Amino acid sequence: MHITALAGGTGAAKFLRGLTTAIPPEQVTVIGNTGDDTLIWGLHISPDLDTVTYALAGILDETKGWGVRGDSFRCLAAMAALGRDTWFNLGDRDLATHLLRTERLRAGESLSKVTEAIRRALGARCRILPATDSFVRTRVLTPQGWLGFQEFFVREKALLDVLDVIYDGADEARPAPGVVEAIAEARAVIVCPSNPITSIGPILAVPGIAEALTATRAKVVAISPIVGGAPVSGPAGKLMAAKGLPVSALGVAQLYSAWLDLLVLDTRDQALAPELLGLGVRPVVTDTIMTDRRREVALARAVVEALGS
Ligand code: FO1
Repeated sequence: MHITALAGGTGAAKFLRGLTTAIPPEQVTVIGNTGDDTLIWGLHISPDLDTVTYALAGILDETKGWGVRGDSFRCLAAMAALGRDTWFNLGDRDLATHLLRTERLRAGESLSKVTEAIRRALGARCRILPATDSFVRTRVLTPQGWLGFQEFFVREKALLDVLDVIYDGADEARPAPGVVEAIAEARAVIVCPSNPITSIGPILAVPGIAEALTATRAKVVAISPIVGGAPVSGPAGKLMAAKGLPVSALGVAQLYSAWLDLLVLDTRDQALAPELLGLGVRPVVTDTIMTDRRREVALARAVVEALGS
């Protein structure tokens, strides 16, 4: 069975590690978020694509949830000595990925082609497609004005109030080659437990992707990244509230309700199940907190099982 997964960074990486243990990785296509992409020191950084690629290649720094395990930061220290900004922590090995990506993009290759080259070279066995090769960037409106996502999240530590979120460039963007087909032809589509506004939102904002989710014959299942009224990690709560959504599994279901068949929610949220049915979404209640490998695989197996039923 072929499964297509919509993915952000850290939460998606854990789930996908479980999924590619539960089913062969060759049967999985990942559609990754590019709204977090940024330029640092002139280099093109694609944090979510890299987090997923590193996780599936077995080299992710699992403590931080991003970057390469055991990486050093000697270039970062040297840049600090030269007086450059170093609020975005680029590791030395991680830099190699960004150097290669930037070189090939500047030579005119698409982000899809470069992403494929990197995942092959690093040994990640499932297909990883950026949602788009076009420019789409998440911008966050704060009392200090509009910030790029990494400025808001890393430089300002997500401490500022959020007034609005937009996906700059999305209106003119096109899905990357293979994205619409991967949704149309999948046996099932899984929306990973990722931030609905800044990880999944930029994917859905690309014209044609939400339409493909509505049109596909595949069952579409999402895993709620909100448990017990708060995000498992990161600023999803603040961002959902800024978009007028309840910070709960119900808010996730509301956002996805046009095309969602099933929502996997944590056991502690099972009281929300009747309200999900009211939205036309079938609830699947299980333990969704992935604190170790065993739980990553258990969650993936529960999702695959729910898809089969
Ligand atoms: N996250 C941080 O909190 N601090 C960092 O300095 C940082 C550096 C970084 C470098 C490369 C990379 O691929 C990711 C990095 N991240 C960092 C994570 C990233 O900001 C977020 O995980 C995603 O954008 C949200 O999904």
